[in-house]
Amino acid sequence: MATCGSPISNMTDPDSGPATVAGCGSPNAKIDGMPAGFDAVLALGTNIADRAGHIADALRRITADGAIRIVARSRLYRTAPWGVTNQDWFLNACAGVATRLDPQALLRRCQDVENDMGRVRTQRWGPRIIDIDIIAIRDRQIAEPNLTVPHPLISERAFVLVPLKDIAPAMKLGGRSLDDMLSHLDARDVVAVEA
Ligand code: A4P
Ligand code: MG
Repeated sequence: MATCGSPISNMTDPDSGPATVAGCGSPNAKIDGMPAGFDAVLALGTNIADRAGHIADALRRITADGAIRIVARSRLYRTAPWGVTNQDWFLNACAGVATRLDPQALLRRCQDVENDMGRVRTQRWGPRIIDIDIIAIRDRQIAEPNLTVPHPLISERAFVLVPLKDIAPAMKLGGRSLDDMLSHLDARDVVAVEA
């Protein structure tokens, strides 16, 4: 079972779902300090082929019909694989978005982009051309069968928290700052690849 503050490389049980780490922040934790102008924060990750190209392509597709606008994007980070560690390195980023879509429509949009880009789901936490997770939607707390917001593993993942600091440094989860959560993690393998 995952515990709060597991180092990146120790979190190796892809079968233990978010429910096992509910005490780490979600689904009951609340978001504070979301920047004005953000309706949601998305986290993007990829560890196959042209990673930077996939992130750029995903952001283009997310905004293509005008229902979602990118307000801020973090730098791109090269990150060590978390969870399933015997796979290739990831490129990760976060984006703050403005949208009037409701949460389920936002999730569908993210999943449509994943599918359109050719994502094949074989293994939980396994290699992927693109993964788009909803990290937060304003200060909403959602616990629906297919959607948990804030994302239940934020406090466990330096590959989310470090990019998040670029775009939403004052954001808090359950009263904890991003730095507080990061102080329990090993972030040495989360390295910016652009200035
Ligand atoms: N779902 C529930 N809540 C959400 C939410 N807030 N945002 C459901 C997005 N999806 C949400 O996701 C599985 C189900 O989660 C969906 O059906 C959706 O309804 P998925 O994308 O189909 O499968 P997955 O990505 O393999 O599972 P999951 O749990 O989303 O994996 P993660 O959490 O995305 O982890 N290491 C590094 N360094 N960087 C990474 O980006 N990513 C993963 C995948 C593992 N290790 C990584 C990285
Ligand atoms: Mg996902």
